[in-house]
Amino acid sequence: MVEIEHVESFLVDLPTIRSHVLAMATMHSQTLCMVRLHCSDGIIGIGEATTIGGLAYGPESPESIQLNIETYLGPLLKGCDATRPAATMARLAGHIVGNNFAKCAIETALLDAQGKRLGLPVSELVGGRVRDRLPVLWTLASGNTALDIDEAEDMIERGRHNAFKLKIGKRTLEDDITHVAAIKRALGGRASVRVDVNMAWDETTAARGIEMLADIGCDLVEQPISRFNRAGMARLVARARIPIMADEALTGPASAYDFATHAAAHVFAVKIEQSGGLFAAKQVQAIADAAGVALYGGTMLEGGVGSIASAHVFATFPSLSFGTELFGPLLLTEEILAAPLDYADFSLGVPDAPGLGIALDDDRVNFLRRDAVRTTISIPAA
Ligand code: MUC
Ligand code: MG
Repeated sequence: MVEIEHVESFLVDLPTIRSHVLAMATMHSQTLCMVRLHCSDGIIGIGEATTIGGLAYGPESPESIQLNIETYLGPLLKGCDATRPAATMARLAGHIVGNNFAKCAIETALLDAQGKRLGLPVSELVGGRVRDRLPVLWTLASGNTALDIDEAEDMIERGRHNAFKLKIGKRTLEDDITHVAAIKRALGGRASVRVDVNMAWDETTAARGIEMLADIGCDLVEQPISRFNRAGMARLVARARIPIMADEALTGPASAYDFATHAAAHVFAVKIEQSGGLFAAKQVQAIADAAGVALYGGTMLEGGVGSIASAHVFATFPSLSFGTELFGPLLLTEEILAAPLDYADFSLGVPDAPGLGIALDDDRVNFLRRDAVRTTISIPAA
């Protein structure tokens, strides 16, 4: 038997290329909780968990993820059969409630290791890929309309992105609509413009806002109201002229089933972390497909490892009508992978080497980790 010998987890703080302004938090940096899963055959699987704005977005923070991996998940994994990722995840599920983000980081590392062991990309372990490249949008969230337009023009010109998600909900409805209309007017038919309200509206505001957004050519509205207001989402969906997408509300297969059966979203933003792992994300996809709900590949603004884990899963979705937003690594100033990801032609290439098909730049990661021991030269007093 190949045993899991130990699980290492640590935090890496990386600055963002500019402030990223969401309704619930303004990000200046991103913290990645990295995982290395050491197996007795010498294979090391890598995984990653992130969240947004500490505890502002979800119930787990990078610090809680690391602590819970170290204190609870790691000890349960020790001695498990590394060649049986599903059985290992079932053991975790039997002992640990919630902690979807931490579980996702572990499952990613298990599948990376197993893929390396079998010589297969993770996409083949989670269902088999149907595409090698994924369309990737970019989020305009500088907080300034003119800067956002310049940024979008630059992205289009460089062939990086031709679909944009605008973060709204922080300002008044009127100011937000003016902002979206100005960007849509500038980009015209050259780009798809969508918005993410991150739950900032009440239902009445959302009903007005969605009408106004439809009038100015917005293509999609993401999570306009509280994650808990499924009935409100269903009412909005019933009357909307443009598609409405659920994001924060989708915390795994059970919530996906609930939203699908109540027609509470036209589109699901599938996130591997929020779903509770790669297989759970596949279950969310299956529920959406069975219910005729369209799909979008979401992000928790993961770095390279989490983004590629997501990419392997989304590459298996038979239908991905709204593309993906796997741009997380491009929002960060630092590269921590041995080779940068393949962003070109408005899309991301899904690696086809075994496992995740990527490697960390260990020297850089060790230098950047929060607990790095830094030696300074002390100059003796004269
Ligand atoms: C979210 O709510 O969708 C995804 C892209 C982005 O800019 O923020 C995240 C979170
Ligand atoms: Mg969202």
